Amino acid sequence: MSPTVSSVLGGNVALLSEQVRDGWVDGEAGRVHIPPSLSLANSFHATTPPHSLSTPRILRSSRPCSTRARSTSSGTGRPKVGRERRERRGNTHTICARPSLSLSLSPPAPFPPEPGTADPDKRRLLAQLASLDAAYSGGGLPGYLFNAARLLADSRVGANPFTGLVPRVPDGEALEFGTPAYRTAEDAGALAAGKAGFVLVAGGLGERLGYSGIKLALPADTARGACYLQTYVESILALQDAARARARKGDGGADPLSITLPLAIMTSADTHARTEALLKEHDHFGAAPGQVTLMRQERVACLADGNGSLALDPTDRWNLLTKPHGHGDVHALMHSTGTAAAWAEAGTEWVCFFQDTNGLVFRGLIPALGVSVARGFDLNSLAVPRRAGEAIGGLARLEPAGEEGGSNGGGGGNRGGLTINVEYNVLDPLLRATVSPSGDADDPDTGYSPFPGNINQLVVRLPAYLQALESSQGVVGEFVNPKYADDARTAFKAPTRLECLMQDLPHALPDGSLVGCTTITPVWAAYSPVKTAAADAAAKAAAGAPTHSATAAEADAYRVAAAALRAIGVTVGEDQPATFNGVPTDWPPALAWSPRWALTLSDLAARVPAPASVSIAAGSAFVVQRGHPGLVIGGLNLDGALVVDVPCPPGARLTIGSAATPATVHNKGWVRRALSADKPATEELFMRGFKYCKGETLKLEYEVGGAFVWPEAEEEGELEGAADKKKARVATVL
Ligand code: UGB
Repeated sequence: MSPTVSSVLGGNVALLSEQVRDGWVDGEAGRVHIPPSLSLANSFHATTPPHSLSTPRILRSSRPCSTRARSTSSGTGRPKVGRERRERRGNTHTICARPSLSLSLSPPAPFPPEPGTADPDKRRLLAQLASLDAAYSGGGLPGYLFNAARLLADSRVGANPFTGLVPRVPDGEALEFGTPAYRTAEDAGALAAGKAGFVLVAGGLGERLGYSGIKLALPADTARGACYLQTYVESILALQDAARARARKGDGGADPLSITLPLAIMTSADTHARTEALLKEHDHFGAAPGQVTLMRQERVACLADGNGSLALDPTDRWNLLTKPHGHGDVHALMHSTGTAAAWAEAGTEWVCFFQDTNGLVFRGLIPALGVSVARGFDLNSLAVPRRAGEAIGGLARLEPAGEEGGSNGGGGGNRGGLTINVEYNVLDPLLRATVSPSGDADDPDTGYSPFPGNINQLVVRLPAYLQALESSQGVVGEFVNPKYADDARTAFKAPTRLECLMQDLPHALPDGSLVGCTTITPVWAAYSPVKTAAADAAAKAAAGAPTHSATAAEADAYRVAAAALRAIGVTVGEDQPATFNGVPTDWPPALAWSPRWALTLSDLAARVPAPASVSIAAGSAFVVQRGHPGLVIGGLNLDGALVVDVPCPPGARLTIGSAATPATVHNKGWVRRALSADKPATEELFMRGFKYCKGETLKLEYEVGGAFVWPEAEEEGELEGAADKKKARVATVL
């Protein structure tokens, strides 16, 4: 029996050493042989595919290595839908590949083969191989090479992944923020969220943003200053608070304190330690110990050429080049760490996926969850209106030609068609070749593409997800996108690797799954991520494109808050135009509150029971720093800046003003000023281009329990644990 790569990589060095001619590494438990060329070619024969590969695998379209430099040059596979896909279910794997593991360096460098020479380096290389093997859930390193061989073969012949498929507008719902339909879906979603788990992908370093920290630590806005991670954790805790409150009233019969909504965060070598430190520093932002799980994604080996040779680092020949595998790793980790299974065991029914810098995500995820419940979707992609040609993928249902309007014609789903993201560079030629000679074009009636824009936030029904993980080991929709250096398409301009994307999960869902989408309008209501550095944002703004900048994201956070207040009947002053970092923006009042005070529109309506008695003038600032449901705005006329901080126990109650006698707050307030070029600024401010000059602020702080009314401050109850009554209510003009 010839030694296999897995026997080496599985650490069974002794087994291997019995079968080799001479040693490469001397000493210890055995001697590891690697021929002088440093090639393990032919030592691994994939006569039977690794475990995960015996399950149906669906090849997919190419994606660029760089997420911004998209190219159509290298189709690598095709989605399998309908009949073809089912045929593959019967384990009739027809791919015949005999991948070999070889370590390539261009130009090849001599490696000392003799035992006792450079042994520490050899061990380092073997350890890296072993760790790459352990990290790839789709069959270890042999599985990775097997997949690479298949995808590279497709890439070489330029296989078109979409041949024979017709794109259709996917099934789903469109919800306009603040409308009765939106509110109904949001209420239903908030209810279902009592049995949801949340998954945040945060392994990306955000090179495009030019920020030296992790993106989760960025402030979502500078009025409240809470970072993205705090905003997300507080949103989940708000849903948990609501579920516990329902349980306290007897709904569902659960012990309130047993209700814990889990959060899993995918980190990477770039972000793991700093994410862990951020959580620790802030006591997990109020989450319980064990409520937050970190899952670290590993990188994958780079491929040096079309034969699938592994690439060595030109500056360190004992080190393999590696690159990120993509955010699709999240599924493999949810599987391999046992997280998905543990959540199911604990009663979780839904899993909500989201990205690191979209502070508005819960404005979309919650109603989308409501839509999933109402429509029975197994997977629901959150989407926003997309203009033709915009550089975000379009969600489409791909139907096999000739089977249009098949069994699931009206219901989305994977049976008669695959509802999935199609990258914008693929969508246009696909439409031209099939249903629309004008390609990727806007619908003249709406001004938008009929194909909703994918924003990569997903709501998945857990049982279907578990099945998908089981059948795929969580390795879904891999693709390869080499840039070829020769006509034979074997040499690469630079090493590449297999990649995978979170949104390609529909490839792995069980047959018959219902897949749809929920489009939230307008775009700013649910999607305003921070992905672009200040200089690039100006260029995007000049081109009339969405900037995805910190400047726009902060304004959009206020815009949604203003729209929410207006939707429940509060009077909010007009936007004020201003340009920062070359991004012209309309600025609503600076409105920022803790999600634990009010997450949904129904929450907000409960906290502001007499909205007609509340007004916030243009240019004002209203901030709820820390809050809980006990803070009620009874009546308020604000023209200036008001900051309320209520870090007291849940039983406390603070009422600001009343419908009959609204509180009046009138002060100099805050002004946004452009940063001056000659003064240093933090990175967080620099990427926005402005800072607040705080002329005057009324700050109300309530640190102890009890019931208070401001401005009269008549205590209606006992001050719980208040050693000093002054601590109970502090009104300060700063
Ligand atoms: N991420 C990881 O956790 N690990 C990785 O290896 C890579 C990323 P980007 P991208 O909403 O505008 C996505 O880089 O990939 C995390 C969708 O694919 O910000 O360009 C990272 O930390 C695309 O279809 O985005 O594009 C971050 O949280 C479209 O929806 C997240 O993955 C686009 O987002 C996304 O990473 C968009």
